[in-house]
Amino acid sequence: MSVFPKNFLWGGAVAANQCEGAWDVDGKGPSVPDMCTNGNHTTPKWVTNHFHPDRLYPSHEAIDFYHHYEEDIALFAEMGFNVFRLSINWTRIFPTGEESEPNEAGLAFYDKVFDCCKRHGIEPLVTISHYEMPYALVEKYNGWEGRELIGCFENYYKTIFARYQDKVKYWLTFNEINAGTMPFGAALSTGTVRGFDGPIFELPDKPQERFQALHHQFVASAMCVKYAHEHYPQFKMGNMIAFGALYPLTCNPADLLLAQHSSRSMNWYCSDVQVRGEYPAYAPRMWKEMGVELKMEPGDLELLKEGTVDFYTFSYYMSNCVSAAPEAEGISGNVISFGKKNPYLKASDWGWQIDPEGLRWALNEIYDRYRIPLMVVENGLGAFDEKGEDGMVHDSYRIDYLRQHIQQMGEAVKDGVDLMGYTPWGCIDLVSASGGEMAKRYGFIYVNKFDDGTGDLSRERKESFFWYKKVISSNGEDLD
Ligand code: BGP
Repeated sequence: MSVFPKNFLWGGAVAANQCEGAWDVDGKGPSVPDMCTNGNHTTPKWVTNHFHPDRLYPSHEAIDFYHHYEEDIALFAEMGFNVFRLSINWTRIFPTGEESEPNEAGLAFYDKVFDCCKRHGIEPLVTISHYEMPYALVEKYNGWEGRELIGCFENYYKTIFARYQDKVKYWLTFNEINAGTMPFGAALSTGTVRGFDGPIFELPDKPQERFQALHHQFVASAMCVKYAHEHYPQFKMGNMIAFGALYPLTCNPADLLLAQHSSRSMNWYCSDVQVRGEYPAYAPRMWKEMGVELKMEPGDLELLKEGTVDFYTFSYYMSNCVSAAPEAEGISGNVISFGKKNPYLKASDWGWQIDPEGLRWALNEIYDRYRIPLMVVENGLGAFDEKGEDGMVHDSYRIDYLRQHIQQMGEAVKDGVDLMGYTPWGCIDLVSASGGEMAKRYGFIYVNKFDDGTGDLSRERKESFFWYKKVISSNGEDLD
C-alpha cells in the first residue's frame, strides 16, 4: 500500500526564464535574467546593465519551450504528471512593468499552455514571479527596493487572475522569496542591481536594500493572497521558500546557537511573515545587527496579517553545516552553496551536499511549526549527463537521488506530515539559475542544447523518465 495520499500531486517544475526562450518575441520585454550571461562550473555568470556583444545570454533561447510546449507537455503526460509547476514571465504580460494595458500576445501564450495541460489532465501550479522581474523596473526603481513595485505587481496579478481564473487553481506568489535574505538574491530575486555590470559573485552586499525590498515583496504577496481569497475563493495560494537544512557542525553550544540564528534568518524569517502574518520576535535584533532600518507605511502590518498563505511550498536540494570556528573546512561550490563540510555526506559536482534524511527532517520541522499543507516544489540532482552507446542517458545517479528523497518524503508522511505533492526541479533540462549553464542538468528529458549555444533542441527520454513514470503510476510505491 502506498503511503502517499490517493490524490497526491506528482509532476515536475520549471521556470519561464529558464526554459521559454523567445525573450523578445510577441512583445516581450527584457527581464533581469535576460541581462545575465552564461557561466559554467567554474566561471560565474555575469549580471550586466547592457548587452555585451561578445557574450552569450542563455535565457534568450533557453530550450525554446515557447515553441516546444506542446511536445514537452505531452512528454510530461506520458510520465503520468497530474501537476506541472511553471511560472508566468512577467515581461510577456507587462514588458516594462508599467504599461496601462497588458500585452495580449503574452496572455494568449499562457492560455495555450494551460489549455494544453488541461487536455492532458495536468493541473498547472503557477509561480507568479520566478526570478524574472522587468529590467525596466530595475533601472527605474532599483527593483523591489522601490515601493512602486507593489503597485506594478498588483496590476500584474490582477490581470493574470482575471484571465486564467478558470484554468489555474494553485498559485505561488514569489519563488524562493528568502533568496532576498542572501547577497546573491539581489540579482535573482529582489532586482536591487541597478547599474551593476559584473560577475554575480561580486555583487556588493547591501542588506538595507535587500531587506527593504523584501518588506515590499511581503506586502505585495499578502495583498495578492488577500485579493485572491476575496475574489477567487476557488484559488489555493502558497508561498515558496528555498529551505536549507542547517545543522550545527559540532555539539559546541556556540555552533547550535549559530545554526539556530542562520536558520531563522535564512529559512524562517520569510515564512514566519507569510504563514503567521507577522514579523517574528527575533526580527528587530536581526535588523539592528545588520544595520537595517525598515521603512513601513501605516497599514502594512495589518496587510501582512490579512494575506497569509493556504499552503507552504519549498525547494530542497541539500543540507549544510554551520560552525562558529572559522577554521572548519568549507565546501566548494557555486553561488548558493555555503557552509561547512558534513563528514557524513557526499556532495554533487556543484558542491551541494546530498542529504535525503534532511528532507524528512525539514518536512517535520516545517509542519510542526505551521500545521498547514506542504508541498515539495523543487528537488533534484544537477549533474553532467553523458549519452551511453545506445544514445540514451543512463542517469542512475539521478534515480538514486530521487528515490532516496521520495522514500524520506514517505517517512515524513508516516510521521504525520500533510504533504500535497512533489514536483522535482527541471523535469526537462533547462538553464541553471545560479550558473547560467546548460551543463548542469536535472531533467527526465534530455535537451540537445549546450553551453556554447549550439544544439538542435531535440528532446530525448532519459532512463529516469521511465523510472519516474513507474513511480507515478504506483503512487510512489514502486521505487526500484
Ligand atoms: C532554485 C530555483 C530554480 C532552480 C534551482 C536549481 O534555486 O528556484 O530556479 O534553478 O534552484 O538551481 P540551479 O539552477 O542553480 O542549479
